[in-house]
Amino acid sequence: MHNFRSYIVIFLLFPLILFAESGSKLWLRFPNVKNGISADKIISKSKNPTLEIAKKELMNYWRGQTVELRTEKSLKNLKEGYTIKSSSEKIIISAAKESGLLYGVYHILRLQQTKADINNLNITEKPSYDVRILNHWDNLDGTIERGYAGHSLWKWEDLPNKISPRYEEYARANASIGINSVVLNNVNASPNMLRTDYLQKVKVLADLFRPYGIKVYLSVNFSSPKVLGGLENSDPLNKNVQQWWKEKASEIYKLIPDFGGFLVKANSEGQPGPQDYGRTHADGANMMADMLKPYGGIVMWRAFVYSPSKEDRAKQAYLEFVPLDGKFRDNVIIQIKNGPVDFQPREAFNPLFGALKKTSEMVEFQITQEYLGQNNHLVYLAPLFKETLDSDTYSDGKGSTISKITDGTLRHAKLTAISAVANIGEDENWTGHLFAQANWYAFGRLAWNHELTSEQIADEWIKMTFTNDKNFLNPVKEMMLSSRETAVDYMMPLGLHHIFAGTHHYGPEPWGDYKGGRPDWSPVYYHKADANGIGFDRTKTGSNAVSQYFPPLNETYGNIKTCPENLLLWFHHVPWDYQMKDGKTLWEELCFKYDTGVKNVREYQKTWDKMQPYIDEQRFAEVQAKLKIQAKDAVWWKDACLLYFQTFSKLTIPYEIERSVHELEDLKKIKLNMGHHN
Ligand code: BDP
Repeated sequence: MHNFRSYIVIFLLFPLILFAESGSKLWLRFPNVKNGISADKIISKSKNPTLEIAKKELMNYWRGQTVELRTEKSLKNLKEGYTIKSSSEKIIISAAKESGLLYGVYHILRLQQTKADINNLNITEKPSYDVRILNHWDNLDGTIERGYAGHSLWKWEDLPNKISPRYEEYARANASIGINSVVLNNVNASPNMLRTDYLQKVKVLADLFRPYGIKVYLSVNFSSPKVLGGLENSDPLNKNVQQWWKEKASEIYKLIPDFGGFLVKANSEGQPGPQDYGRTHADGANMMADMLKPYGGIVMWRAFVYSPSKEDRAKQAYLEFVPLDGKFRDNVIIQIKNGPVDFQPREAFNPLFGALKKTSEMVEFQITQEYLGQNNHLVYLAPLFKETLDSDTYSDGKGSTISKITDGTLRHAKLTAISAVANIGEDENWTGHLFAQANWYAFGRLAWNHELTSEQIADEWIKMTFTNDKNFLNPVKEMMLSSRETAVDYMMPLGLHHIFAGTHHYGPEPWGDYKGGRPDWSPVYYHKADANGIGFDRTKTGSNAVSQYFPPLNETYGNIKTCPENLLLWFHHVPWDYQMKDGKTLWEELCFKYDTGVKNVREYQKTWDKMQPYIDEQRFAEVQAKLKIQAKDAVWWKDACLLYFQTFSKLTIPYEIERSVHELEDLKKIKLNMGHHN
């Protein structure tokens, strides 16, 4: 009887199991056509592992006309780009490199999946950046720093012998959006990464990724010669140290001939670096660059440096690096976070962009949502990425946008690159939140073409991931497009920043004042609320961080009247009764912003509930559950910040906005068990 009953249960559950939809397929949902086009409908003369993948994708998924894949030397100036020309009988994809042909194949598959016309194509694509790279902050023990999608994909203990099928799935997903490089390990790098046994494991991954056009890079610990090699120190000017790196480079390139190079976090947050020996960042970077040069490798040297000092943290990287401009080798590129503090919901752009005139610069974004609700909040990041890329630095006059500085348009750059910290882990859906897949997708698409709009990218992603149905597409797109501003509103509006809880970076802790710890990790250091007002004075009367911006921005930001209101409290300490452009006082505006954030999330909940008929039950339910958490968190942020700031403003919360549902004292007691170092 018992057995019989369980059979019935299994029988009833069967369709659910069959149609379970975890999101593991990402945006790669080309309808699998049995007998897609046959081999004879693919014309291609050359043979190569990358082309084999391109052909396999066509045979599995392409249901249109004959496709011809041509390698053409004359297209060299397109780099990894390609052209697509089509008639109703035939599509010709041409590229100088095989990776270009693979990208072209993904392009037509994308067109097919998004139901675009494929008959009269005349497309030329050239990537905005040479190196389009994901930075994994994965540790050798399988944990991920700031990872919210489970453990690391890399199974170091199983490698080099056992190979997870996900390695190739990962490479394919990246190739489909044009990502061509990956840093495998955390910037807080273990010296062990360079041990011979680990390099042999890395080789296996590099071999698997190569046919997908992907090169492997490693984060390295500056003290490796001392810790791993047993040398007396790791001074970059010490001949033995140089010899050690030279031999290490030779060992690496024997195993991985197309190894990309090193990413280095030095003299930052306790990491070792050249300054430990009285040397500069340039001394350190150049020494490594010299060792990689014979093999064509590069050094991505991070500008994320600051220390507890009297100087405003937002100014420190600029002060450190500008004097070194022109002193770096040409295979060094300075990797700069989008803002001068640390991946906040909104920051002013980093003033280092444009200030380094004789040094290659690249942007580092963060896809993993360390400060944006982690795996619980729906925040579409393309608008944040675009905001940075489109920022005009005025370094060479009007129109000196960060995209033009970094993509080589404004100044010839030998090498152009763009990076982002990955949000990928071993969760079945790869990224924790289903909508976080869109952020991986958006980074890849923008790295390929930074002119794409956030809307175009959202449009593609929704169609590929969910459905082409307009009833789903339009409301969901709208929700995605406003979601970043919504998160800014309920977390840190009007230029507020760094007021999250110190250990886990998830919830609010504006009262955080880590006496005895590092003052520059305390929220109170950043918002400076007092009886008069709130905000960080970075004008001439304050830290003068505005002086690091080119004219006219130094004046625009420095003047409270002309400073954009979304950065007001980033640059100014503003009186509570200051009159904003819409006539409200600063205090009222702050209250309304937090309230708007909460209200928008509630709208997202309603929007999403209406989407149920259009998609599968599992993904529907998952997003619904996460939006519920996001709505609760938004209220938590609003109550925590407004109740706390009210202790300084002593003003009433405007009656139109939602009343608080928490007591400040209770909120202060919340301790999440998500421990971390800062
Ligand atoms: C911060 C993270 C920390 C990273 C650091 C970095 O909290 O875990 O190590 O940035 O980028 O955002 O080096």
